[in-house]
Amino acid sequence: MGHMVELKVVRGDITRQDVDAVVNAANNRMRGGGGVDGAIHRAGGPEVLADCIRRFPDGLATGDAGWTTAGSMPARWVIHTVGPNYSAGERDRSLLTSCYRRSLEVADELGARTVAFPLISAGIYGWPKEDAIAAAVETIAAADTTVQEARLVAFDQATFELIRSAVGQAQ
Ligand code: AR6
Repeated sequence: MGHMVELKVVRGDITRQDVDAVVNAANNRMRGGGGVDGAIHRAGGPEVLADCIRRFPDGLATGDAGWTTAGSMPARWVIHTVGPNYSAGERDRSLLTSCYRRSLEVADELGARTVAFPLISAGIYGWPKEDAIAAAVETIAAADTTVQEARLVAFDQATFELIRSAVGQAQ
């Protein structure tokens, strides 16, 4: 049985987080990319891609999540999830909230207690930032999970402030 997850907000680089699992904003092919995905593959090293190829020969559906090794990052696992590409016309919000729910389900299967999330779809995929933040905060706060701490990692100060005020309003 789950309980309330503690939601923390930090500013920094997700690849440097000392947590059990870091979440990657991947794409359907699951062979790397730019943004957080590029940073995670660079920091984790070639083991991450090798594990992606082994575990996801056919890629991953939008809204779904799955795991690999974190290679040489401090975390033990990467939980990859694929957000909807707003810029390409994928605007079904339930696909975005599904990314957070499915990532926490995978974390529960792994026994991960601390999980760091980027703002899924809010970069290259172009989801409007304030709504991407609302979707993340709402969904994590409502999740039934054994994860103790979910850490939302903002790359820049402006995003950090926006997330902090959204979390403050939700509490
Ligand atoms: N640590 C934390 N946050 C970061 C980092 C980092 N190292 N780097 C970027 N961000 P994005 P998406 C922030 O573009 O929109 C890739 O090519 C960034 O500022 O990484 O879901 C994939 O392969 C933004 O707020 O993910 C896909 O093709 C957030 O992380 C596509 O991009 C997410 O930005 C996915 O696009």
